[in-house]
Amino acid sequence: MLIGVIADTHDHMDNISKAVSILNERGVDALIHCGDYVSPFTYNTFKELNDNIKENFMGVYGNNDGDRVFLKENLGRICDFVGMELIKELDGKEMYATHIASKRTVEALAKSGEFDIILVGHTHDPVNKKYENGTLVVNPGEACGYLSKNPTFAIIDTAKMDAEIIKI
Ligand SMILES: [Mn+2]
Repeated sequence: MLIGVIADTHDHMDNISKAVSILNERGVDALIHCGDYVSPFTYNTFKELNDNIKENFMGVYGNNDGDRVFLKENLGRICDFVGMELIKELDGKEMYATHIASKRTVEALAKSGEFDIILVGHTHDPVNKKYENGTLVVNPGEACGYLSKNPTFAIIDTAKMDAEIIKI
């Protein structure tokens, strides 16, 4: 199963559109947004996702997601907003996603072996690390590219239990 992971889109409609095209082309089965969508109008771009991705489109809120009422009303038509933390089994893999977690917390959680996949955002800095126990930690980086000028997202292959950081 291919799981797209995106975060910190921060209203960058062009980059969201490019990421959506790649996700559709690659035929991913699910998409997790790790927060900082910002404006509800990004629905207009995310709605171009393939139907099968939209059926498995989930996300957590970021610290910049202030308008939760209209995010849920607009983007909520295709994205399941689960709150601050997502705990979900996909393809037999236990997954945890949140917007903000300190490095120390992520490392402790990864070493615990409680989850197979741990997803974070917020730093705008991509991370793709596999621990000795097999736990995969992924930060897809910033889809907006505002801070790094290097917009990215990620695709996880659950069969291989690896992730690819993809430049937008
Ligand atoms: Mn952000």
